[in-house]
Amino acid sequence: MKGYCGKLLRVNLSDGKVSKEDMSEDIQLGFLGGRGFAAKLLWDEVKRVDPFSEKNKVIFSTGPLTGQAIPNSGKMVIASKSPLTGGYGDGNIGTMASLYLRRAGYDVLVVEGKSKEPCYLMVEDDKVSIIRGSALWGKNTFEAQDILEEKHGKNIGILLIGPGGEKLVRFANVISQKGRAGGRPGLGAVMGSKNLKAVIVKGSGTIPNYNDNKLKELAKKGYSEIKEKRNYDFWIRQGTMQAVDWCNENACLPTHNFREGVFEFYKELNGEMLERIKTGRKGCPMCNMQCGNIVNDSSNMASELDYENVAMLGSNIGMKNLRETALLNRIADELGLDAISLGSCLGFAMEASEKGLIPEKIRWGDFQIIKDLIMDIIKGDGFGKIISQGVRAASETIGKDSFRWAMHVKGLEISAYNCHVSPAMALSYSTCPVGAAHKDAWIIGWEISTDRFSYGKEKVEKLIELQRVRGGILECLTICRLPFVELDFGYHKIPEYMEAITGNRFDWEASCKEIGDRVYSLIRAYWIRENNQFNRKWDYPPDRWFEEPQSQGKLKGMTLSREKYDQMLSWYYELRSWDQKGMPTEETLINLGLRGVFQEMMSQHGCWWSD
Ligand code: PTT
Ligand code: SF4
Repeated sequence: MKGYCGKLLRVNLSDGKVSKEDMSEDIQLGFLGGRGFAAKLLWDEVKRVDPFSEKNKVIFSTGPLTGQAIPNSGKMVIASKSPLTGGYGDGNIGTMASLYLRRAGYDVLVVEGKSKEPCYLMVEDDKVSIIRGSALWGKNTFEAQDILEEKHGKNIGILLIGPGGEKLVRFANVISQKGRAGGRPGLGAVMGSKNLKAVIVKGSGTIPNYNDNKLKELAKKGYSEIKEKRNYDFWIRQGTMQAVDWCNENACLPTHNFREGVFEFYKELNGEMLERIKTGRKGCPMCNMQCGNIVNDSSNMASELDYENVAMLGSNIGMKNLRETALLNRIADELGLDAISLGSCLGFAMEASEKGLIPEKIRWGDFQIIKDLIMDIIKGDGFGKIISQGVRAASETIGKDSFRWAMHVKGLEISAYNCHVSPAMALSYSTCPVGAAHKDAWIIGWEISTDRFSYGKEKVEKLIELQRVRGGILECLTICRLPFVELDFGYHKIPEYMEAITGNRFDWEASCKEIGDRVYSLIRAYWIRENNQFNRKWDYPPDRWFEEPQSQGKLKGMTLSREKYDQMLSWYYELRSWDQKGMPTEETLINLGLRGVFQEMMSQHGCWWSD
């Protein structure tokens, strides 16, 4: 089909075998790209394996919009079986590698096997090389990027891991361009387990589109329309950092390991403070609303700030100095650690220390101790070793009641929204296909502006609508969601783009439902096939939000209702045509074109469904 390269590049690091495979039109129509391709490949090829075994695969997946001349198209999905969660894991990263992969003639790159020694992979159009990388091993992501650019020139796309991935820290991610980050569920560690330090992509071809002239015309219009949007100027000034004030005002700013939703010192961390110290902007390729806020951190190095990082490495761990938080963020980028999970692990350690569950003295907001603890994560020393496995595993290690305030769903640490009184957002975290990420449905904005106290069915309907659009279609197209969400750019642009690219009519509503639901149900089946113990409880947020009210702010004294949450979850399953154990039924899977998936899911799955 036009708009696709129609090729998958497969590289096996164990034996150096390289193959170029055709991708059928059925796959393109049925799964669209990005997350859809990744979910299909993982379902077909990565079955019941240890995420760190050489049988796991890393999938770099693009969609038909990737690398096109249109706004915000410089992104790709990286996916794998997650070592943090044991289920499906992916992340969406802005990188030149996405454009170059398509220009090199591939929609997807699959890396499998394991190299005997550290290496990096270089894809240059037809030529694929596995290059010795021992000299890069141990380098941080900034150093390694410089070395690789020095050697191979600047016109390349680089995806790389830091010491976090090398040391198999389970929340290590993948970094590109010194500040773009993706693959929260430990995808950097999967690369590390393969001795793969980096992937470099260079491509010189073009994407075979149906009507390039029409696309150029639409793109030109799109770029200027974005600049004219009402919120554009403010967005350029603060980007996602505008959320600090909003979250504090609405008592959902994660504070002290999500115990509270307001932070006394939030003004030290907010968008206004950012503007005072901001030195520049950065962002993904093909974007004219660049949202990476550059500041000088407390060691005078450049650091790129987003709301999530600042909340999790700020209020959540009691930090009240933006430059110091920026340094923690820079360290996370250098080491290739997911800043959200890192902030959650640090908060967990602080609370464990405060409660006397561990001998280490790890005080809230103690900058030096925090920096030392981060280095211990990498070195595998002391409590650092325990939290390097993520908060779920850490709570299993230290026991007592710590599971109640280990802030994760399905093993993925919760991103930066406290849900003591946001039932729809709690459900969003709990049903997100990678674990507790906000990417699939940031419903909290709508929820707070309507009725945050309600547990009505309309919230569940809205959640599924958002998941279909964002987690379903945008992740398959791989395009950045922010212009649509933050600037109200208009989803109707997407069918126009798709029609110019593929020559086929693209029915937005139908695609959201059919493709979005197919991908969601397949990923759900993947979780069930891969985890004997999977059950309804995995779709619950942590006990803290049900049992332990905030002690300050306008939500003081309030919690989620377990009974009402459970009702919402039942509606959620019903609306997805899954059974009340959270499992897609055979009929649902067949209706979604996934014949055979039910049998395989059940044949692998152990004990829970018979109870
Ligand atoms: C994403 C997650 C996010 S989401 C943030 S801030 W955010 C954190 N950023 C990190 C970072 O930085 N350094 C680091 N060491 N770890 C980090 N972990 C966290 O990772 C990112 C933007 C952002 S900034 C958001 S919301 C949007 N996310 C999108 C998405 O998920 N899908 C999509 N189609 N478009 C999106 N657009 C926006 O992209 P993960 P990026 Mg990221 C320094 O991948 O695994 O989903 O984690 O990609 O290029 O950095 O852009 O307030
Ligand atoms: Fe990247 Fe931000 Fe632009 Fe999206 S809005 S493409 S995340 S720079």
